[in-house]
Amino acid sequence: MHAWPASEVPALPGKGRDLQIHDTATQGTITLAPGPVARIYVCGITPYDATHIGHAATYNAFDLVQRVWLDTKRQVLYVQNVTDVDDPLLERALRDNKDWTELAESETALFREDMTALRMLPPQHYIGAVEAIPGIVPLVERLRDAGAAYELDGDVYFSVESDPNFGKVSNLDAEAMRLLSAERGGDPDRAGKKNPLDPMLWMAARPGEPSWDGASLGRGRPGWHIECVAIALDHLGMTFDIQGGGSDLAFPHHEMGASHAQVLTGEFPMAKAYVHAGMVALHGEKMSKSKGNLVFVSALRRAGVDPAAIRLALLSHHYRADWEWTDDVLAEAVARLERWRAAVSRPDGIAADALVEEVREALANDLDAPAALAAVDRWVELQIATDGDDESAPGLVSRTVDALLGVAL
Ligand code: 5CA
Ligand code: ZN
Repeated sequence: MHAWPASEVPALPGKGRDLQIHDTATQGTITLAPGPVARIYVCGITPYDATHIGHAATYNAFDLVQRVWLDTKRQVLYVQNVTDVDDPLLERALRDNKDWTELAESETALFREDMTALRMLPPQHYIGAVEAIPGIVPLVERLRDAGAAYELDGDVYFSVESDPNFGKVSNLDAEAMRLLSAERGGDPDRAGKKNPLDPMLWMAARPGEPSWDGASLGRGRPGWHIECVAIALDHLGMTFDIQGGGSDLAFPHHEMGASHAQVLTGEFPMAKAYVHAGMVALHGEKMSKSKGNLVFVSALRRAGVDPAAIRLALLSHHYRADWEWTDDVLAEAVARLERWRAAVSRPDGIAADALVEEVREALANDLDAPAALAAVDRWVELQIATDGDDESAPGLVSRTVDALLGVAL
């Protein structure tokens, strides 16, 4: 699959800082020291509805990660999937009397447009579940042959008990895991499973549903977790720097993925840091496609909202916080964008070298975007109130905000 066009990232003077980031697995902040090529996998959308502000907030967090790494002069190898076949997509297509492939294609196209408008850096490998099937089948066969998977009425399940490290990504107790499994695509109550938490690796073909050749597995379609493992191992290998997503992916998705990879490779963890963004709510509840309480990026754009203002609204919350989208959040971002643009449109101003360092420091400290915005706000206030004569300052501030925050002034 093709991704979307990259916006240019200006180079900044001086030296970038290494990223310290909160890791869900070790429940603490770690300093990542990637090699010359930093490797990141971010779970992509299930394309049955348009990109909402919650998705955008999560992708914003991982866009900042890349900007911090690029500022340290590293290259970034970024992989993202598209879950372009899964139960919710097929159910929505059936409900709306649409062809499921057309639904997936049109929503993925809209996602690309939204990501481009928001200046999110594109992945180098943007891979659909369907196109990953030839790589998924042999992995499931290997898990089965290693005794880590078993068959139940033609479906193939992963046995969580085959992984000695199971549970070490999300750190939840058994009851919490069971509840979340039922909520998030698992089937803990299905009779005949060895452990209620065991996730499906391969679903045997169902009448009226799409299916693919699964070699010795028979016709069917892949489970959700093995999809991301296959794509990540294929394009990044083991022990990459970050696996990212919203906090609703910590369990079961990232836990199960780490388990699949552990049994396949004998190594743990698959990612050096498991990074999770908080959930954005609307009207007091998590924004979600299934509940329908959504604010779409594309709808805001159609209503004439500047994508840079949407981006500033996302940046005004720490990525790990759960927060609520309101009209005020957007109004504040629109006003801030206006102030910042007025400040950098002056021909000269207040020296900004210290500001570059402040923004760098804020982001390197677990992506503290609100602190970065506060630093820019302080410069903007001074710039508007005082008569500075540094001719390079407005340009430097624009480049800093562009390179590190993805906002074009
Ligand atoms: N295709 C899978 C990942 S492999 C999936 O979860 N797709 S999704 O479309 O449901 O979500 C895409 C990303 O947006 C995930 O990282 C998810 O955690 C995140 N996300 C979904 N809802 C919200 C929300 N309300 N706030 C913040 N992030 C969210
Ligand atoms: Zn995923």
